[in-house]
Amino acid sequence: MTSKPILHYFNSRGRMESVRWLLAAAGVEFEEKYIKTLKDLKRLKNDGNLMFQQVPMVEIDGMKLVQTRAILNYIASKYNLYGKDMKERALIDMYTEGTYDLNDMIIRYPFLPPGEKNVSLAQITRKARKCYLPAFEGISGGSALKDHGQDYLVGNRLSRADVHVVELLYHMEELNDSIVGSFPRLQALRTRVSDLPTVKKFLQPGSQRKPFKDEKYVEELKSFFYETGQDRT
Ligand code: GSN
Repeated sequence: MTSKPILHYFNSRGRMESVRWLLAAAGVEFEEKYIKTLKDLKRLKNDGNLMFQQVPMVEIDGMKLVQTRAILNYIASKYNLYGKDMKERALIDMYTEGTYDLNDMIIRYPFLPPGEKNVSLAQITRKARKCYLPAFEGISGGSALKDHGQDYLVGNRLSRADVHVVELLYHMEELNDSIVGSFPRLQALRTRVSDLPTVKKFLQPGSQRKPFKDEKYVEELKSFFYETGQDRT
């Protein structure tokens, strides 16, 4: 029997949420060990578990994987969500990197001082509307959804690109509920992916998906990182 992957992170979205989404979409059950105190983080570090002294960290197949991109690459390869050849993979990588660009801004948003939030939200919205969502939709540049009327972004079958884009659509909509409405193919993609049994389960209340605006955790994490003097996201 293979054991479930174990996710080491805070009880919040941050950089781990895409890992949760990808595992859930692949139909993989996972466990989570939450870092609740500075002592928990120190213990992980002192035990030599974190190559760069940072989380996310995922125990999987006898490895302790760090670096979010490396973790996602491994999961996508293992569960066949990474295209059938190098060209599909390159396309999937382009979509994926596009989602990271926006996601990096979204992850930081809850931690910004109140005075900076409006500016950041305007910037996220503008970039999403003018650049990233049009690209995924196929308005700027090629997209399988537009050019070939296909069901998924690459190779007409589910890949990590679809999972990352759909996760992003949900997160974007929480920030600005009018934005996704102008992109009909992306809405259709979201419905298609959300209807997959694995994803449907993950979208149900009580799943391991983490809520967006949990002020309590934002405050906890803020004080945590002020204490360590590290990155606040
Ligand atoms: O993508 C990655 O996993 C890394 N390039 C960055 C990971 C990172 O910055 N981790 C921070 C937590 S913030 N967000 O997840 C971290 O572990 N800080 C603690 C520390 O002592 O550095």
